[in-house]
Amino acid sequence: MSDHIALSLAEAHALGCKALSSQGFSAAHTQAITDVLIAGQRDECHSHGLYRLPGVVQTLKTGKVDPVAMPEVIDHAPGVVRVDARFGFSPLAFNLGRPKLVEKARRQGIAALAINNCYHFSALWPEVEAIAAEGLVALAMTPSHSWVAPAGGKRPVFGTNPIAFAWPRPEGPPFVFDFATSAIARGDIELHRRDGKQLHEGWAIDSEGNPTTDPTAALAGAMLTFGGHKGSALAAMIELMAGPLIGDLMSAESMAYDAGAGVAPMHGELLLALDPKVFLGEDAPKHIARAETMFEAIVEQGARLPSQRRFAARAQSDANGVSIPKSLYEAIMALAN
Ligand code: NDP
Ligand code: PYC
Repeated sequence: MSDHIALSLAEAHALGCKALSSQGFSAAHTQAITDVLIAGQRDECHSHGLYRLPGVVQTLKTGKVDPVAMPEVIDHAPGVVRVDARFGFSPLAFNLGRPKLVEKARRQGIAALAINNCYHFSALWPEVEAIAAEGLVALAMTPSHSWVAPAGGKRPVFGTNPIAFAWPRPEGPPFVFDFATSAIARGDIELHRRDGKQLHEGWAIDSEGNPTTDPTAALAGAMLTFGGHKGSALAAMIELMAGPLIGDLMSAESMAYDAGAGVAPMHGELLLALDPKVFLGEDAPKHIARAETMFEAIVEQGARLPSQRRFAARAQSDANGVSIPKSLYEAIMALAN
């Protein structure tokens, strides 16, 4: 018997919604959270797909997140929109803040969306893709919990701090990358532990500061940044720009706020949107075409664009649905019932 359960995307979405609404999330949060979980599952981003749903409910059960919080959208400055998520999960806050971000970027060429006081569990690419779908260039970043040691150090300071970028293209999907500034996402370390797999060397150190490939020792020790001092500097930048700059917590502060509960981080997120039409005026098509020559130069030599795997997985899942481990299916069914 298979240890996986096959579901159509509609079945998977309905299951996710049933589980979250049964646990007390408002209809708006249920929809927004399920949308990003199913998007992750559909695109085979397993560390941020349905596997996250039990953790979302766990965050609720500790009494930490407000499952019915209605985010407040604040027109803060000509180029800045803020959304106070009011201690709810972030996807609904992003959905409600996005129209104002797009409007401001179209008017001025550049605008920022600062989300505050949000619990955060999701990948960032759904958000930068949504902004790129409006014809805008997008950048997003957020801290997490302090799990990651700085280059040359042994103790966690940074979060896994993802950064995502999207560039709209005249045809087809946008150019998108989205990665943790740690060598790998925390969720992937947890999946390695669940599946009994060893980590790659260079991903983590144990609690004594020694290199380890054991996921349990890594979870108790510290993760490492990608690219040594370069990833470390980027992780610090994300702490600053999506922390103090927007008046919100850094990863170490989020970890302290968690107070050992071991649930989703609570902090802010910063998104930037830039409108090529404002930067370039009537020359926009000429310069956008030059960008296309760079993409062609990458793929014509057999290299792939970031997100190419994800878009291929999306096409497969749109046609054939998804499959999830039976144990995960049963855990979500239990929450739904
Ligand atoms: P990966 O290392 O799996 O992928 C990073 C990026 O590189 C993706 O855009 C990926 O595209 C691309 N890529 C991978 N291999 C290649 C290749 N050979 N050539 C070109 N491009 C390539 O991501 P991470 O493990 O670092 O992060 C996974 C997710 O975790 C992200 O979506 C991130 O937002 C999320 N995350 C969220 C956090 C939070 O606090 N909310 C914290 C940390 C991570 P493709 O997808 O097509 O493979
Ligand atoms: O996988 O590192 C991670 C992560 C942290 C918060 C959400 N995802």
